[in-house]
Amino acid sequence: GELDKWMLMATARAPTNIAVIKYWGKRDETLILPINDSISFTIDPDHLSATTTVAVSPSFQEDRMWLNGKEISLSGGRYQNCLRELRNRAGDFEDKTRGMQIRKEDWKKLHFHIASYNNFPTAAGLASSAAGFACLVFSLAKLMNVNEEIGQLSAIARQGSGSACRSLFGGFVKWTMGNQANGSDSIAVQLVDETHWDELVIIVAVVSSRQKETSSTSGMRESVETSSLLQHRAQAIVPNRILQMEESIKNRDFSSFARLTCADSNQFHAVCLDTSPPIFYMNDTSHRIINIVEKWNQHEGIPQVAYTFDAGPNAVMIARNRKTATLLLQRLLFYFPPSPDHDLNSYVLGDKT
Ligand code: 2P0
Repeated sequence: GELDKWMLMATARAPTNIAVIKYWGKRDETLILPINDSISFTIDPDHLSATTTVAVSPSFQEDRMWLNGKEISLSGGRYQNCLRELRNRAGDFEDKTRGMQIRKEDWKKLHFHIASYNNFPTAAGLASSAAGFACLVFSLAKLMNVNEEIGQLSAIARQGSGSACRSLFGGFVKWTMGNQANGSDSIAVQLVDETHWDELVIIVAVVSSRQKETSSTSGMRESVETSSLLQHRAQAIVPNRILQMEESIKNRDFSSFARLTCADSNQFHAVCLDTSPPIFYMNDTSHRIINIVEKWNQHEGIPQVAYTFDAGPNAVMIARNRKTATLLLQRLLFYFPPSPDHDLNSYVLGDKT
């Protein structure tokens, strides 16, 4: 009848985040609990972000989702866990002018249609699950009137993808590993907001447009099972590095920030190499970029640019300020000259013409 014809919607946008102290390894695979704290910064939402619209209507027969216009399955445990946690925390909804009311227990019987878009190519190997799950959880929480702090929402996003918990805040964010078995204290906290250190300029160099071969999820599982360096890193290295990184960020100490960021990226890739069989995420172009930045920093005496690489060959570089960023772009174009037929809007440094 007429009462079945309503539909409620909510839309949200969430950017991806880049870790400067890396998350690599879980102590609980289902709840997604990490073996160490991590720290990241969240990208400006105009770039590398997900936009998600969620709708609810009594005419929907099942939960369904479309990613970049293509329907995907929601049957996986990660989606189911997020949906269950959110439904359990749903609030009452009332729209007096339309005479509409949804009581919190009704959300368990209602179904959602979810449409999500990334403003960057998923195929470019840039993390999309962090932005995607952060956005999914936030938009559904708004739709269902979930009355929780962002930190509590981050614990739900974490169950979609570990790194997603850090995308619910802007600026610099710490994901504390927590020590509860149920994960209630494994949440994200904002260290400083996006205005605190706004001289920094982020440059992402796409080095290969190929999809990565080893997913983060299986890669970190293999590292936990086989790498003794990972155990040493989590127990003896990261705790101290987290404290130093928090200090560097608070004091906007770029030299210390850059040293820690580069060292942590390199140690993460050393762990990958220490995994059996070894995992290679960086390629020759990634290594050349590291060399170029290291030589430049050494020549200047104090670091100008920090680099960090995730589970793929693409370089994320952080320049001290706008002037340094300009010089960095000049250098990259000098060392990786595009040929005249390259489209500079989608130029991939490592691709041969
Ligand atoms: C990070 N990465 O801290 C690290 C550095 C990649 C390298 O978080 O299994 O997609 O969904 O928790 O979050 C990528 O791992 O893995 C990641 P799951 P996720 O950003």
